[in-house]
Amino acid sequence: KNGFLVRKVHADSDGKRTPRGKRGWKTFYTILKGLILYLQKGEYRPDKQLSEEDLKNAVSIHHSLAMKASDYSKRPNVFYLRTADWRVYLFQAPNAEQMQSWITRINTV
Ligand code: I3P
Repeated sequence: KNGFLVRKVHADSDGKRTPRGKRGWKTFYTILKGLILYLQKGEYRPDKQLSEEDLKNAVSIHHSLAMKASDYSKRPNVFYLRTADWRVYLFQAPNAEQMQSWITRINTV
């Protein structure tokens, strides 16, 4: 599965709150491949290679949990992703259907 998602980093590994200055929303072209969520920055091209930075932004979804962010009301169609090492991300999908589709795909790999 792939498509555009807007990401906010809420907690780093061990659940430590991500410091101010690193909590902003950023758009990525997102590719779910196996157990890795690749977050590609910049303009989308089908043949584009992942950069060093893209690889650093990649998220392991092994033993992770995605769920609708019902308590987050500033933006619509937002879901949480909590990873096995207690990172927490918020992802905004373009619509409700896409949000549900990402949640299902992440939770059923
Ligand atoms: C963050 C940015 C986020 C905001 C976050 C800020 O600043 O403005 O949009 O989250 O608030 O810290 P920075 O880009 O400097 O990290 P919201 O959009 O959810 O308000 P937060 O610290 O209360 O999460």
